[in-house]
Amino acid sequence: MQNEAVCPIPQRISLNHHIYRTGNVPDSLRHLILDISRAAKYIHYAIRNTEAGLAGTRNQFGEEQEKLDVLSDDIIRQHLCESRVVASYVSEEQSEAVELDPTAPYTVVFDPLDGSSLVDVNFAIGSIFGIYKGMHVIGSTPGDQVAALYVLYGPRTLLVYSVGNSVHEFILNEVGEFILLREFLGVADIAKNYSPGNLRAVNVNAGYRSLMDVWMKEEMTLRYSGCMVADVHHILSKGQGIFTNIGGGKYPLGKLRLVIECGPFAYLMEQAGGAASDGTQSILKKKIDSLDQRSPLIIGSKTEVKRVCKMLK
Ligand code: AHM
Ligand code: MG
Repeated sequence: MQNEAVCPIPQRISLNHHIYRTGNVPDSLRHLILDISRAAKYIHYAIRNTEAGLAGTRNQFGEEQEKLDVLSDDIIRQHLCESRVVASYVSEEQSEAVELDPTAPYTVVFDPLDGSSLVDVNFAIGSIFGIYKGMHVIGSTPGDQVAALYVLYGPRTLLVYSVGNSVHEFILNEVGEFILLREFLGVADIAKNYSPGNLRAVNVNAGYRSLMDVWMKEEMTLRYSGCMVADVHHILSKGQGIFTNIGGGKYPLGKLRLVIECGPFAYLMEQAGGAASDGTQSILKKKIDSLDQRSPLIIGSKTEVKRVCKMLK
């Protein structure tokens, strides 16, 4: 144990300090999260200094890649390589898992820049990360994650992480350090805000349409930006709310990917006392069959998640 008289608790709690004081995790995991946070600082810089525009290439799902998508993917890859603790990684921008070192302890799954089509209009965007032990995620469930975090690049850049001991929020300060803003974020059971994704599904899903009517009748507040990181952060930050991305129309299983989008957020939401379901089962219990698997997502305040699942049945 370190000498506390010589190393007192600092006035500003850094991410590093917070993980080792609160997290109770192996140093290798702490280092990995710090390396990811370093990558995020470069992405933060790139967003502010790169001309928005298309890279002219397509990702594994046939979607046009933004310049910043490609750049963010490169930045993260470089930092994962440097960390020396990553066995393999899965990125939205790569069609297959990328092996780095089979003897290393962790696999990182990530969406390097979620909501990147919003860059041009200067809306908030984010990066999402989930961390598993070992080198394969196929066959596991998101409940096997040992940590999850996201970074929200908005008017301020925020990092929110969990290593299985609640959820904690940091802000990037002017000297480039993530400093503790709020710890032990909690999500209440009752939602007052709603964030309905893939709304085109109301044309084929009468339950989803009725749900919208209920939310409007109950005069709940609509909060939807089109960036999942920003929209789910809204719930964690306000301490209540519901976010949905239901199957139907263009996206029969919903737009979001189980591994890189639903899984990390489900882990964080449950750590904050909320819930995450695909309509029939907890996202954390859902078996990963493929890296590009899509899943409906109902996430946020527990009572509302239950009500939505019931209405959509
Ligand atoms: P992306 O990973 O290509 O950016 O897409 C995911 C995003 C989510 O952030 C967001 O919730 C969803 O797409 C929005 O979809 P829609 O415009 O259909 O509501
Ligand atoms: Mg995404």
